[in-house]
Amino acid sequence: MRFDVISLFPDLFRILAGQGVVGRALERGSAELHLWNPRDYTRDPHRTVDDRPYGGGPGMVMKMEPLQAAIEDAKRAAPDSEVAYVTPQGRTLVQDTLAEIAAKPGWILIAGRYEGIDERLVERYVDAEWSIGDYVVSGGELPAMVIMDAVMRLLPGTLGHKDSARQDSYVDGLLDFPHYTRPETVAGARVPQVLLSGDHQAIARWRLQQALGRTWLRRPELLERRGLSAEEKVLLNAFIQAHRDAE
Ligand code: 9WO
Repeated sequence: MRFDVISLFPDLFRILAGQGVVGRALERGSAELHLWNPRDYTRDPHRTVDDRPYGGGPGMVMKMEPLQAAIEDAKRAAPDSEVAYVTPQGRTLVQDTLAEIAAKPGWILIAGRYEGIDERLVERYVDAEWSIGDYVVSGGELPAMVIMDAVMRLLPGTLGHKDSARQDSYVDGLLDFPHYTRPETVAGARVPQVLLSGDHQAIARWRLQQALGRTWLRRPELLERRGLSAEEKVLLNAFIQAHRDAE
């Protein structure tokens, strides 16, 4: 998997690339990250990367020629990659979308600044527009990093691949169950007894029930979309009953 990122702030990506799951994916060669700075393609003494919007108004737009030259160079270096623009106007990504992204050989991600990029560049180069949620940040870099992190942790051989396999096996489409670690008692609050029982089947059932119950409480629309097996219905009904009794 190859990512080429077009950004005026390539240094922001060093933190992502230097540690954790992404750092290891890059180190192992499961993924590559290449950075292209439009400022390197300027020809004027001030190395100008912004320009005034036609039609007027406050704010600036990314200057056309340096951005286009950076896109062209990235496409030459990564001819098999598709181009994505990260923008609040894009398709909002969900977990299932990440597999589609991971299935392609690579992506050129355009991280915009200011008020965005010239629409003719979108029409000419951009294959996909992606949003990470309905809010605006000051540039596309953080959303691009969110997307690369979420995709890279799914790559075979990356840490996190194991836990995505776990998700596939029994809690896909559900919120996570609660986690506990030592000590057994914190200020009188005990770890649920079943987790200390050593009964792996009972633990798996309890975790599935917690995942179902939390999804029902917090994100009921996810359950609608996913549907429930007969066993899951029994577990959820018992959770709901216990929840009502506790109220
Ligand atoms: C800036 C702005 C200022 C005044 C009025 C409206 C405005 N919209 C924007 C704007 O959308 N700026 C973007 C900043 C330009 C493209 C890169 N930027 C960006 C991307 N902000 N937020 C994202 C983003 C990307 C993916 N998912 C969520 C947010």
